[in-house]
Amino acid sequence: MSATTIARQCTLCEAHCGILVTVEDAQVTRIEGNPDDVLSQGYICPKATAMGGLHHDPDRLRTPMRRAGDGFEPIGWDEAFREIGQRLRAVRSAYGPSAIGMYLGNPAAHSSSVIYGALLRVVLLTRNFFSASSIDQFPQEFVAWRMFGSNVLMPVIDIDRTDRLVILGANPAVSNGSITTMPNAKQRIKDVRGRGGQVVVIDPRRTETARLADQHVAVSPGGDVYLLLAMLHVLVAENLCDEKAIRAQCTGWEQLRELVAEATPEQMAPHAGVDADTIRGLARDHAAASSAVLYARIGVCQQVTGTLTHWLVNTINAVTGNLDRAGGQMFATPPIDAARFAKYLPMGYGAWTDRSGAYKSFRSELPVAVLADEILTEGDGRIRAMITYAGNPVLSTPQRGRLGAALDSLDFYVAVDMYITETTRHADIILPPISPLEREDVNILFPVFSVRNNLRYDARVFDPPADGLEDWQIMARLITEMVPMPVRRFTGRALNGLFEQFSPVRLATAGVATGPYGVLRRGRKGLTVAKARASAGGIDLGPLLPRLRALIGTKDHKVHLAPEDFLAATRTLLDDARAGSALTTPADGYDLKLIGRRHLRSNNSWLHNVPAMVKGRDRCTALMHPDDATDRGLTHGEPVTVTSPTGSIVVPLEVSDDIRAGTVAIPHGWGHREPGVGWTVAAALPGANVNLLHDPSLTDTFSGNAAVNNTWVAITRAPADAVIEEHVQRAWTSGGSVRVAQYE
Ligand SMILES: Nc1nc2c(c(=O)[nH]1)N[C@H]1C(S)=C(S)[C@@H](COP(=O)(O)OP(=O)(O)OC[C@H]3O[C@@H](n4cnc5c(=O)[nH]c(N)nc54)[C@H](O)[C@@H]3O)O[C@H]1N2
Ligand SMILES: Nc1nc2c(c(=O)[nH]1)N[C@H]1C(S)=C(S)[C@@H](COP(=O)(O)OP(=O)(O)OC[C@H]3O[C@@H](n4cnc5c(=O)[nH]c(N)nc54)[C@H](O)[C@@H]3O)O[C@H]1N2
Ligand code: SF4
Ligand SMILES: [Mo]
Repeated sequence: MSATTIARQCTLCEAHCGILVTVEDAQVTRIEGNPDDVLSQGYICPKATAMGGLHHDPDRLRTPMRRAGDGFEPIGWDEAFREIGQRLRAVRSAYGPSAIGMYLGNPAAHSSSVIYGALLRVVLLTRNFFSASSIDQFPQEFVAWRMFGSNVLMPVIDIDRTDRLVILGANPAVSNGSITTMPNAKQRIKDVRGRGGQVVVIDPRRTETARLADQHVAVSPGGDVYLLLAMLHVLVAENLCDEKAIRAQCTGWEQLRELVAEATPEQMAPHAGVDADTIRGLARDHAAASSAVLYARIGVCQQVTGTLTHWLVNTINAVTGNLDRAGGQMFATPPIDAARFAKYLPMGYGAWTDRSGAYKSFRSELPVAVLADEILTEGDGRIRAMITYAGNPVLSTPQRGRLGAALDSLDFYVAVDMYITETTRHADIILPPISPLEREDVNILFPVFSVRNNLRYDARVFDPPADGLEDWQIMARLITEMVPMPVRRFTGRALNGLFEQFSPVRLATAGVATGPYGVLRRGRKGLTVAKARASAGGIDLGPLLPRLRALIGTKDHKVHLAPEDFLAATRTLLDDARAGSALTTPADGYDLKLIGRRHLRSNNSWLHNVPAMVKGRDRCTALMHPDDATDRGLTHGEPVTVTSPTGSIVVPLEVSDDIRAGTVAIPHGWGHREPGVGWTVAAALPGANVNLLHDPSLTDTFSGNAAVNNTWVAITRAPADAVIEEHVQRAWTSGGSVRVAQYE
């Protein structure tokens, strides 16, 4: 049979690189970068080939499954939706709408089906809505809201035009960028230097990105907030700020100047773990560059000071005149310009709290850190049924190892996922969507965060099976089940028929036509989805333009540099620092700071079932500095027990001076050891679940985002009986494959 090649995008991470998928005899035989893609220009990372592996994976579910004893049995869609409807409605009428909880995972955001996920959430009227955002970008959204008036207004970095790029708490050479869609981040970073600019990476680990930089600053985990305060102090003290830009754009400058008056580099240095001269240099160089941008991402989101740190990042960019101008922090003009209306959305901050009262709702959701508690703690308002959509919170969120048992204790749990995972194995019914290569789509979300304005279209590579449903169709059917209506059998069918007329692609088509570039505004030359579909790799809509004035949602149309509660929290932080107390105090015996790590072939918890992604040695290791290993008498490759006050795991030790002494790094998303999980390949190299070590009650002060990067641990040689495979050490040190036990 002849081969066909179809252009679309890899939807595994935010880069959404253009790919060319070649199919022969219904098999994907090749996946390459699409040189015509307007954003990725031919680049792909090794994960792109997993799009084929996922499609053909025999472990991927193709029909709905219902719990039967210890396992699952296939059932039909109609039967599944009927049962789900009855069970969920029963919970709602017995206990009220908030008794149904919902968790939305990361891949949901990678297709426009998410529109229907959002609609389901509205229909449920539950206070118990959670998502991966509260272990990811909540602090950035919170800061966007407080400074710019809307959580959506998270500025992106104009990486292609900047003269100085300073990265903290991100590793785009591996992650390819997040809340800045920048496929081939590596090349873009090299290009900054290529055109005579500078690149600095501030990170406790000498990362793949740090290797591309002019300067690496090995900050102490959690030290960024002090470092940035001291930078601001220098900018003020040495008159290095762009007063004209500040007057034009901002309010709160006086309060801010006062706040940092005493945060001298000498005072902050020990808390940042960076010497005063280096901090001074960072401030002076930022001000001296013709354009400069600080870029921060999850490394500093996942901290108790996540909000304060991101606030200081935006603030330094603004006061050096690098907000809303080329080479600085900017806002895109996407083909569907939803951000213009975002300011009218209620943030619902504090509209309700979790039952303990510790956490305020933010953008009408609660931090995922309380999910297990909201199910397990008895009393009014307890969650009695759950819906999970494209998420694996058992592995990806800190829950003290109790979420599985919590899910088992529910009256009913329905999962929308194509695998039986550590999470979905607890479901009563699993509803699998068709594979990503079977869906048609228009990328509407990521142009909001792209480094160039663009519109790209995804063609189907395979026809979906006759009885296959997309995520949005599954969501639509769940909505139909949950909308109160008379004579459900007939009216339900009518509503389903109506939804079918409004597929996300059709909605996007209308949105693009009426958007800023659309035919309805610009006439025949204007943009349509059809034009994107006919293009070889999407349509480039030009570089980012200044548009703060059009977007800003604060009442006075100014950037708020000094929200009163941010100032108060900072004053407390500075007082504590002066009194010599640390950001987080370790319990006795815990003497190492634990941070996260991502690998190029891994994507959160769910690519470990694709053989090409897990070949080679185990990647779930504890990375430790040689001095710390020597102090503990530990050697490279041996299994170690990592213990925190919350839990304990066993992983191989990787000794390297790439990491700052006193810090260890372990990746998340591993721990595929549970019985009944449908990932047969992943089970062979399971790794351990690092979220067992993180205390869910450790969160960002303002947003409730999980502060996993503030965890203290102790590391010791693992007891002999903790090792399932005795060849761990030998195999690992010789570069072979190993299996490592999770110590329980
Ligand atoms: N300790 C620690 N924990 C972390 C992080 C960290 O750095 N450290 N990072 C956090 C971050 S940034 C994130 S985003 C979260 C991710 O957390 P989650 O989103 O909860 O977890 P994922 O591992 O992304 O799991 C995605 C699930 O969706 C399924 N899936 C994939 N594609 C589709 C699809 O198209 N439709 C449907 N219905 N299902 C699909 C997969 O099978 C998988 O089960 O993890 C967080 N957890
Ligand atoms: N290959 C791959 N790519 C991915 C993903 C993946 O799992 N694998 N996940 C995707 C997702 S969901 C997301 S959200 C993005 C995340 O993308 P990034 O934000 O780039 O995430 P990480 O690669 O985890 O980088 C976080 C960095 O913060 C550093 N860090 C930790 N603590 C501190 C600290 O206190 N201060 C400073 N300055 N740095 C600190 C860590 O050492 C690490 O290098 O990546 C996406 N892309
Ligand atoms: S960086 Fe890799 S995983 Fe992300 S979209 Fe591009 S090819 Fe896919
Ligand atoms: Mo994420």
